[in-house]
Amino acid sequence: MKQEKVGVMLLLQVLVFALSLCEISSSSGSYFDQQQQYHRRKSMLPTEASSSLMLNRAGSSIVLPVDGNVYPIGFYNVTLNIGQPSKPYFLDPDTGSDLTWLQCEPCVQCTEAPHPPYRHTNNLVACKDPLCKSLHPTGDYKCETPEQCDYEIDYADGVSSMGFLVKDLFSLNLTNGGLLRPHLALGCGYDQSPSLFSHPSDGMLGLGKGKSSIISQLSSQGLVRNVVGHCLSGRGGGYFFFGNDLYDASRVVWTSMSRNHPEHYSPGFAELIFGGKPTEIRNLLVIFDSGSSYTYLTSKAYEAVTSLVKRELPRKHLREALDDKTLPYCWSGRRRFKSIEDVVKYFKPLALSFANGGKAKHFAIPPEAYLIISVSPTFLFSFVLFDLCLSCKQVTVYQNTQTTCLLQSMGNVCLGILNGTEVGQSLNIIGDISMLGKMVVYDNEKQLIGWVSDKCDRIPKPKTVRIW
Ligand SMILES: *[C@@H]1O[C@H](CO)[C@@H](O)[C@H](O)[C@H]1NC(C)=O
Ligand SMILES: *[C@@H]1O[C@H](CO)[C@@H](O)[C@H](O)[C@H]1NC(C)=O
Ligand SMILES: CC(=O)N[C@H]1CO[C@H](CO)[C@@H](O)[C@@H]1O
Repeated sequence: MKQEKVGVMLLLQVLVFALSLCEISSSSGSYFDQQQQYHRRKSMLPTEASSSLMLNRAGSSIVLPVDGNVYPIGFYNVTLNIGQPSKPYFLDPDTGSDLTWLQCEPCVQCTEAPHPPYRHTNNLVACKDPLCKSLHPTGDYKCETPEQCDYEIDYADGVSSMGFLVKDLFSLNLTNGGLLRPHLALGCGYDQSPSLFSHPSDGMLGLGKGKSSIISQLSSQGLVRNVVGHCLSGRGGGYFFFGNDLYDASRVVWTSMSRNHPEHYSPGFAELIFGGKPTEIRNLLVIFDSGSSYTYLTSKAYEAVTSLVKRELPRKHLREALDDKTLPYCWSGRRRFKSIEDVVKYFKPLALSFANGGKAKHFAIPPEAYLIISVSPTFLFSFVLFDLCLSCKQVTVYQNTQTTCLLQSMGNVCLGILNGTEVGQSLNIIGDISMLGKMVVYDNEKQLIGWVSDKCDRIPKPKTVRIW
């Protein structure tokens, strides 16, 4: 984050110093002021339990800053502090699934992770608990060990986790500066299998609407409204949030959540719009899934989009780059493209139109939300190298004692919409790429899904001003 508001920072530093409270982190930004309030608030409230209650009445939100991007990193991660004493874990935020789990001791099989595996405190969730039942909707789960709730979860990319449910303390920062410390159920995953696409991760943050999801648990404890959302920046990063006070609901385009697909965040059926004009492609059943980097269309729609995009391309400026294997369709220009801004003029905007009986609501997918600029794959082999490269953003050569890392741009433009049928999907999945530059809100209380354009480069101030 940028360093701003130096004056305010100094003032607050003096204030905080005077109150002899915790140390100040100099990494700041708009988030800073809220952290300060947290320090002050904590000193005034006798215990965390009472702080939860008070905050609960105030109805604040929880914001989780997110790291990562669609490309070249290919995933996002948020930090959650779990346990007593709390330890940080880097988790994949996934609106396409419910359960939050951590790689957990004793590991039968754990995959590469940024932190040592989690150790549970033997606070098991019993088999007859409704949370456990919600993980076994078919009802064929037999409680072999009544005091334990086993789970097994498989993701579309081939990753899987097996384990049992435990409860532990989560430490969650509120936007009004407070700290929530609820006991929530999570999976102790002792057997994980990686996939070709997996990356080092401590586990998964399930943000679906099922009972076991963190947001459902928080709202059933009365701690936040049952609303989850995210704002992913086209420049990488952004944030996820729980609660309803970070957006102005009157500015958001709302559509109803489809009741026919309770297991997903789905606004129902859409028609594809290309270049502002309706296409013949209708009745696309769409889901929003933050766990997917790219957007996947079913075969017919995919075929339509690829042929429409290709038909409109100016041959003078772009030709297919068959040697670029980054994604199935890549095009090269006369020179290497440096950023999406160099190519948006060659591509038309897409949109999805959701009718839902009422007035049609458009979900715009501009070229920035379906294209990427490819980089040289040579440095993608080593994760460590990769990290180093990214930390020097504009600089193209990074040198350390062992390696010289060339962050060389292939500079082609590639289509970030993929053939879902090819990977066994029967739904149309709006992945992270197409949600860039928007705040997307899943309001489980009102059963609405909404979106509004947003750069997502700073965490907004809570909309409701509350006086303590
Ligand atoms: C929550 O706030 C504390 C205190 O400012 C900070 O140290 C911590 O990193 C924050 N946690 C997260 C997950 O942002
Ligand atoms: C999409 O994938 C399916 C299944 O592999 C295949 O039959 C179809 O031809 C593909 N469509 C396109 C346009 O590539
Ligand atoms: C692989 C990984 O976990 N990447 C990042 C996740 O988020 C943390 C904190 O924001 C970063 O430090 C990690 O590099």
